[in-house]
Amino acid sequence: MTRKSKKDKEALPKPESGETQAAFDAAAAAYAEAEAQGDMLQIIAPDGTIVRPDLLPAPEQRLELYRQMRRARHFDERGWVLYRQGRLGVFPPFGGMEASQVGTAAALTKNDWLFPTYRDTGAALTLGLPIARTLAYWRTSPHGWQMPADLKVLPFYIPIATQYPQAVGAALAEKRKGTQNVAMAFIGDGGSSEGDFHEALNFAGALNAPCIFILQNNGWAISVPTRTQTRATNLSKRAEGYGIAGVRVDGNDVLATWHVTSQAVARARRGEGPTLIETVTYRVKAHTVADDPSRYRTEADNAGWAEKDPVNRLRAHLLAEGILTEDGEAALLAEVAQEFEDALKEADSYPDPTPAEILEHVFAEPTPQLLRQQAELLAEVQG
Ligand SMILES: Cc1ncc(C[n+]2csc(CCOP(=O)(O)OP(=O)(O)O)c2C)c(N)n1
Ligand SMILES: [Mg+2]
Repeated sequence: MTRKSKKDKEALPKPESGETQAAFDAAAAAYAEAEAQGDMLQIIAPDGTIVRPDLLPAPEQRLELYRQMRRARHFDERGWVLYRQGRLGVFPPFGGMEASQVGTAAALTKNDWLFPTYRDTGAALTLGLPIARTLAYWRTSPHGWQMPADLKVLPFYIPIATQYPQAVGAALAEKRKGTQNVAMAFIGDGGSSEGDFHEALNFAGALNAPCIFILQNNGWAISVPTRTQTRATNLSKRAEGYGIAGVRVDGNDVLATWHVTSQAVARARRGEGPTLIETVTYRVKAHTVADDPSRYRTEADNAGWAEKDPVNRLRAHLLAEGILTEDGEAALLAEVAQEFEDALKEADSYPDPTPAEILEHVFAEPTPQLLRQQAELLAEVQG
């Protein structure tokens, strides 16, 4: 339990009686102990040393995962700057969670479905969502609402947990069509307290849906820490209650997230059903670029997470193994930066949206109700 300052204490939910306080403290202690035990798969340790040599993917695959994490981090870092310059809307940063998003999404192909939350820009970029469209989305422009025809990435979900049952539906549709395609859905620790999460897991288990559920446990749901969000100390174990596979993985080790997810995807393609994967990571940044986490958490809460940084970890490993050189990295970073600036230029060139577009892209064929609402809206803005 790391509730240290008075300010922090006040921000946390207050138990009402002594008895509740005891239960609350016991749950928090159990959570801290489970965290300390680290009962999760890890392939490389935070300092870059190899823990499981038997599970190392091919060098090219390791390098590709590094490249994708760098693309994601670059987007996140430039996103903050663009926001401060008034060139990007409010967006939820994901810096520090790249391994959790890149390693999982990299296990898919473009024939598979991806259901990301607002936090999962890194996952969507990995599967191939164009950077320009992603920037447009966070500018609330309709150009960001159109998904490329060759990609089954849904727009970033803002309402918590709704994507989970919908992903099961997509997975079942693929199964019924006789394909081997799978659906992958993301959720947060907070989202895993929602009814939709539990319904989706049961639904997927009962009908053996080829669905991969990624539960990113980043320690926080806005200002609520996971240790008070739930009394459960290992969220992957929730899978047992629904008779499906559940795995806990170091969410800051991209080789581990990729390994575990690739196995789950292969099982789903073989008709062996869904998997819940808890990626244990940390939201080192704010909830959104407009949030100030110093109001509800302390340095003690964040302790140790900078050292577990997923990008530095893989970098240390690649340099030690000679898979990456300093020069090679400089070239890679220049390429990543150029790709982003080109995409930014493209996003800047999109015409400003018109009010009529607000209700477009909802259905392939607009319903009579939508057409009526669109006419009303236009009459209002024009009149
Ligand atoms: C159905 C619903 N309820 C509440 C909210 C408000 N809300 C936005 S983010 C958030 C916390 C979610 O935390 P978590 O699931 O852990 O995801 P994270 O932000 O950490 O990625 C809440 C409650 C919402 N968007 N949707
Ligand atoms: Mg969270």
